[in-house]
Amino acid sequence: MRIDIVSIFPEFFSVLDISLLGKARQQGLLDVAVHDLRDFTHDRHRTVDDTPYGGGAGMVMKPEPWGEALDHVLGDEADPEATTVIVPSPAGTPFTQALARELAAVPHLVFTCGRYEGIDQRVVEHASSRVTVREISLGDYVLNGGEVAVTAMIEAVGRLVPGVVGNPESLTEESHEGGLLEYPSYTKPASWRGLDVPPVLMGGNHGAIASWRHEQQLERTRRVRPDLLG
Ligand code: 6GU
Repeated sequence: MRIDIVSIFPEFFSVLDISLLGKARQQGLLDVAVHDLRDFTHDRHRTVDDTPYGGGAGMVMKPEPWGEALDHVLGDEADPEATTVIVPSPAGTPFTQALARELAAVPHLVFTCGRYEGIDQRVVEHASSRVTVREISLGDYVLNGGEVAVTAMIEAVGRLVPGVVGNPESLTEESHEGGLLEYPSYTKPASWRGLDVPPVLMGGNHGAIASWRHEQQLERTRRVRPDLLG
């Protein structure tokens, strides 16, 4: 999978050099490139923002640098199946595990990190005429810019790319796969600070373990996230 990130803080994405995703990049499973939006400006101050038409607080990111940056990363690509531009925004559709799975099947993802009050809406409109564009929100709260949200999205999507997670079974036995939260996990020692591991897990009865775990998933989901049960 090819991933391009455009940001005014390219150094922010050094986190992608480490851990599981860093290893996946070394192995060639993920091809990640980070671009500085200011490289696509032409004035002495490398200006990326301006005041909003219609008034209001804050600044809006100018369309010209974004247009040039997207021209650069998209080249002559114009296949909505092969390329998705992701615009992180608290006004976007919610990011979910299902959406992460969808994005993991797209060969080329482009993440546009907005700052201030967002990017001139015509950038979305224009890019939509060439490739798929999705405005996506991490959740119902406001971040200062798209960088943290994009990092979270890349981690959630990247680990679903085949080969990135060593044991593919660990991808099915986790929260939000199958619509439930995951069951609680335990390891040695069997007794710790007066707390014992649930005996069913040590009995070796695989059927009993599976139904105990399913029961735990249901109980936890009912208690913490009843909205998931519909
Ligand atoms: Cl994707 N961006 C920003 N700036 N704030 C957010 C968000 C995204 N998702 C939730 N809050």
